[in-house]
Parts: sequence; C-alpha cells; structure tokens
Amino acid sequence: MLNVKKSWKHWQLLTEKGRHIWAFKSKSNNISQHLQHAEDISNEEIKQFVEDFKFDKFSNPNSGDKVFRHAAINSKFQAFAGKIPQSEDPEHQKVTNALINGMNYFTYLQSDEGHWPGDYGGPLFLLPGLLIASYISGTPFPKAHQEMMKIYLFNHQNKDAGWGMHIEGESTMFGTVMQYVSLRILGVDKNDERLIKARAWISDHGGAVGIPSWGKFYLSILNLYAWEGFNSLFPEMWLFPKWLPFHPWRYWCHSRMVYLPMAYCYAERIKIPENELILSLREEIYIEAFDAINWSKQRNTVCEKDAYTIPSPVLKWMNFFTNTYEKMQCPWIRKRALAYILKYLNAEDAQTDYINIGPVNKAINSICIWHAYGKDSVQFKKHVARWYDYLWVAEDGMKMSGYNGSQLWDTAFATRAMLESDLGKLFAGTIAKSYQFIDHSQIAVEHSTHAEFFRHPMIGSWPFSTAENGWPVADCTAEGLSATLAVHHSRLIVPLIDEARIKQAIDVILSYQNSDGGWATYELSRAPKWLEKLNPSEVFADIMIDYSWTECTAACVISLLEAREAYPDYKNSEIHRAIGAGLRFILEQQKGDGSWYGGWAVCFTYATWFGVEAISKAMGKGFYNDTVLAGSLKKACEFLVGKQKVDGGWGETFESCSKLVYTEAKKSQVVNTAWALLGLMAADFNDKILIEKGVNQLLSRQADIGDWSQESISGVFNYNCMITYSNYRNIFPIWALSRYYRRYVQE
Ligand code: LAN
Repeated sequence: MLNVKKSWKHWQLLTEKGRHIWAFKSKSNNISQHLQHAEDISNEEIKQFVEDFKFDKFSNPNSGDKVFRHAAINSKFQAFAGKIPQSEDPEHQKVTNALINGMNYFTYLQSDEGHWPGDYGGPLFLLPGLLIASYISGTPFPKAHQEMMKIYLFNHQNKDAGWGMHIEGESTMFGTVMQYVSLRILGVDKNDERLIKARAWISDHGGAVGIPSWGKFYLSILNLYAWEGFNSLFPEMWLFPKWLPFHPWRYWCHSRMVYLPMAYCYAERIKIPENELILSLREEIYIEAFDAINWSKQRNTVCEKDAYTIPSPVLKWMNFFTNTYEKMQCPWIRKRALAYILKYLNAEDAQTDYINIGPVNKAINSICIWHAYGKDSVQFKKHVARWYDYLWVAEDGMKMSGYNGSQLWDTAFATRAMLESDLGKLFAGTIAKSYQFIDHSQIAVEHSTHAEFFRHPMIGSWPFSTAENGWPVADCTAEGLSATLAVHHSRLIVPLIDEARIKQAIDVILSYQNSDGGWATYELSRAPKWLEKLNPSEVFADIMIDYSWTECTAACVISLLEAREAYPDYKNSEIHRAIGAGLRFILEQQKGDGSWYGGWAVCFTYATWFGVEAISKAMGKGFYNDTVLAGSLKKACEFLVGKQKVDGGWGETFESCSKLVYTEAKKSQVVNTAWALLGLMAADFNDKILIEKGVNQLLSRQADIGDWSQESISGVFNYNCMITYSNYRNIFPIWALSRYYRRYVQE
C-alpha cells in the first residue's frame, strides 16, 4: 500500500526497554546478539542504497521518518474497527473521525515495550564526532552503515556546497569542514565533484583556520590542526575548591560533561599519527600551507558565518592566563587533574551504562577511554556497543541522533494527548503499553557515586529518554508525573505506580525549584549569571549554567497542580508556595506583546502554549492574584490571535529561536498550529470560529491514513541549533483535536 523502497526493508529497528538499534539484514531480533555479528553487503546493494535513499533536501530538508514508519505500518495497518461516536453536527463528526484516525495511525508506531521510537536528528556536528572516534581508534563501522552515513552527509549538502550547523541552517565553517572531513574518512575521493565544490566553499570563506573551537578540537585530534592553536581548557580547574563560583561542577551539566573529556584530550594532546589521508586533508582544507600557519594566532579566529556568541573581554583575559599557565604548568598537578578527570569519566560511563549524557560526550568519552585503556579494553568495547544507540535510519540516510532517543518525553506527551478526551479511552491497549513504559522509566535508585560527581538526587524522577541513560530532567519528571496521573484518572488501568512513587516524583520536582521561582533542565542553577561571560563555544548561547525556563517551569507547575488535586494532603502548603513562585516566574518572563520565548522548541507558540496552560490551570484556585493571571491570559491570546495566518493556521521558522523575534513561516505548520490552538482553548478564548479555522487547517493537512506530513524542524537547543522531533507532527495535532473534542463535542 505504501511506497517502500527495496533497501529500506533491509533495515530493521530493534528495540529493547527503550533502547534502539538499527540492524542491517539482521538475523536476530535480540540487540546484543545482533551487535556481535558482522553484516555483509554486496556492491549491488550499495548501488541500490544510493538509489533508494535519494532525498531532495531542497523541497524539505526534514525527512519524514519514512523507513521506520513504513515498516511499522505497512503490512499490519487497519482502519479503526471500533464504534465511532456519532454527532448531529457534521463539522463535529469530522473532528471526531480525524481524531480517531490520527490516534489509530499513531498506535501503529508504538513499540512493544510502549514507547514511540522516532528520528531525533537535526544537528550536523554530531556524526562527525562519532566518525572521528571510530577512525582514531581503528574501529570502523560496518560497510552498510558507512554507506548510509555517506548518503546522509551528501543529502544534506546545501546549494552553495557547504553544510550548516543543522539540516535547515545556512552553511557554516563548522558544518562544512566537519562533514567534509567525515566524507573523506568514509573514503570519498577528494576529486568527487561535490567535495571539490565544498573545498571551494571552505577556501572562499577563509579556510579551516576559521572553524569554531569545537571544530578546532576535533581537527586537533585528527592532527589536522595544532593543539597550540586551541585555547587552553585548563584541566587543573577540576582541582579548584568547590566553593568557588566558577568551579566546573556548577556548569550546566551538558557543558560540564563535554568540557570534561575535552580537557582530557587537550591535556594529553591526543592526536592521530600522520598518514596519507591526513597529509592530503591538510592541503585540502586550508588556504595556506599547513606548516606555515601561525597556530597561536588562530585561537580566536572564527569564520563570520559561524560567530553567534561574541567572546567577552573576561573570556579573553581568562584565555590569556590559562594559555600562559600552559607554557609553565606543573607536571604533578597536571597528573592529579588528569587522574581526577579520568575517574569522573569512568563514573559518567558507569552511571549511564556507557550511553552518556548526550551525543557529544558519547564520542569524546569514547576517545578518552580508548586512549586510557586501549582498543581491547572492556570499557572501550562497551562504548563501541553504545555508538549504535545513537544512530538512526530515515529516508535521508543514517544520522546520529541528538540523544539516545526522546522515548519518555514523547510517550508522556502522547499519553496525555490521547487521554485529554474520552476518545482516547478507545485505545486502552495503547495507553496500557505507554503506562508500562512510563512505569519502567521512573528512576528507582541512586548511583553510589552520585554525590561525589555532583548529581542531583534522582529517585522518583524521569529522564528524557530511558532509565538506562539515567539523567533526571525536571520537566521530564513533570511530564512523567502528569502522564501517570492522567492514566490513573482515566481508570483504564490498575495503577502500577503507587502513592509512594508519586510522592517521590513530587519531592524531586520540589527539589528542582530555583530561587527565582523557576525550574531549569537537569539541575538547579548552580552559579551566578555572570559565568556566561566565560562561554567559550562561539556557536551556542547560554550554555554555562542551567537557567530557569518558561517551559520547564510551566510543566513543573502544571504537574504540581495536578498532583495537589490528586493528593491534597501531601505537603500542601509547600506545594502551594512552589506553585505561587512558579507562576510569578512565568509572569515575569512574559513579553510585552503577550508571548513567551521558547528555549527548547520553535518557539514563541511553544512557550506561549506552556505559559498559558500553567496560568489557566491555576486560575481561580487561590495561588495567585486572579486579576493578574487573567490579564496575562488576555495578552497571550491577543498575541496568538495576531499571529494566525489567513489560512487559519500558525507557522514559525527556526529563526525565531536564534534571532529571538517571532519569524513567520511562509506556510503554516501543523505543530505550531496545534500549540496555538491548545493555548487558546486552555485560556478559554471565546471565538469558536477562529479556533475552528485552525482546527480545519489540521484536518485539511491530515493524510487519509491518519498521519500528518513532516514540515519544518520543531526543536532547538542553546538558541542556535535545531533538532528534529518527528513524533510532534502526530502528538500535537492529536492533542489539539482531543481538546477541541472535549470542549465542544464530547457530551
Ligand atoms: C534536550 C532534549 C530535551 C529537552 C527538554 C526536555 C525538551 C527541555 O524542556 C529541557 C532540556 C532538554 C532536556 C534538552 C537539553 C539539551 C539537549 C540534551 C537536548 C536538546 C537534546 C540534545 C541537547 C544536547 C545539549 C546536545 C549536545 C550539544 C551540546 C551543546 C553539548
């Protein structure tokens, strides 16, 4: 029924407790058995790959997760066979049918263990890191994987022959040099026409000396750049007294866990020996002769296409001191610093079962562990096995995901979306499976080394992906809790998550509240805001501290409101105070035009939905001054109404995130439309016709099978890098239609 390409069928997604592995012509459904077998691929099959994974980036750079979806749907799909409630109003009936259709389709994508696997690609600087780890350690990926990676990299080459930071971005030096080098590592000839053009892009923009610092790091590892041209990472800072406001334990955990292995590589000046490829690359990516480059002068050279965060004078001073210290550092202190860093790296590996907190430290930790213990060590082999957890196959090839998945997050949203109206109860089996996944994903134990390595207490929390990843997140805990309560409230299933565990989750959420009343991501804000002045990344903003965010705060406030209703006797006054302070934070973040800026998805419609949802849920319950709350909702609705497009939908581009101003998309987007509708309906906006115009857009964009097409990219991090949430195109339209159904159709 669907157009499945021949070689797509050879790729099969294996899942186990939320773990994802794409297997080529697998002989086993078992992940660990599969990983032990080499895969065979013929030249014919490689040719077929090139044919079957042709992808037209210029019509839409976002792939639609077709390989996974077609496999999940193809043979088994059936239209909903149950009894569909009937309305007298034909317009209402259309909504009912579309909602059932949408949910029915979506249930086919659910894995046996209850979550919704999906494409979590988008950034283009991740796969190169993993390829460098595999190259330096002499641990190549199987041929089939390598071919698929090549296809992906070429598929995302821009018209000007360069590559962006992410699939929708304009070309940058970081994107272009990293993909170029990756393709060469994968064996593409330098005379390939696409590479000749890419080289021209690089030289027209000043050559690879202008690659930002994270790129300088990777090139140094490859012996394509001199460590001398890299600002010191001052490994000794890990030995600083902990009370110092700039001790790295206070950094945002992602920065901390990336700069940690980077500091190890820097201290050890890890680099691959010269070889033919490296010598050739040195000639390919620079304008000047490699040996003639004055490296120490390149430390702060950044191509203007890449410069997003301008280094502060404080950072420049700090670099001056640390670079000077580097020339006369004391070997025994360095040794101590390195021993500490290695101990910390091992702890992170053990705490996450070698998944690591994210895709960047996954690659760099692998390099450190290979360097410290060797290719044949148990530790390194464990790393290699987890490389596959980050790889994803879609119709644009094989990419590296931005995390080991978005399992818990999507499952919690999907569950809440479906249970928003009674129609969700028609899919009791699906809800039972997602509840089981949510149950298994709640973190039950603390690591023995959690305090030693600055981890936030996590018993009762939920992670973003899987329990094995084991990094708790404040708003993921909130979503996990809200979804749990929604399932309990539906009475569809006998509760597995008991009162004690719900209380643990509430405690975790309370423990995550910052003194500004808001909630951050993984930890409390641990350092003063001026620490941001030391952000050395050039391409990201606000990476130094875990800041409070509107969305995270709203999610926590909402879950506390729900928990308080279900368990009114538990910590009543403490929760009351927490909600009040959370609301104050949300109100403070609201902009003059009534919107909120979203830090984790595109963008103002996303955060405005969150802000409105929290405020409207709190209205009339004595947590805050209701007149103030009503005023805020009114302004938010005015904002949303003002952004509705003539077709009735809403649409923003990723530039809203990087430019911090609402940037309207040419075409309305189902995901933005759904967020705006959810916000308006939550706020009880009284113009039903306006809401119906939006709903009609969702209906008109729905495919017969119940799916929606993949439009523009939805997710973001650190303002400047975009990330794919492939399940959002189903979850949010379903949620908006459920809400419409509950408000206007349900008896
Ligand atoms: C994520 C994904 C989920 C996201 C939400 C839960 C949606 C958000 O509300 C809080 C922040 C969080 C947990 C988040 C933080 C940053 C992440 C981990 C990511 C966007 C996924 C990938 C990204 C990570 C930092 C990518 C690696 C890049 C570096 C700059 C280290």
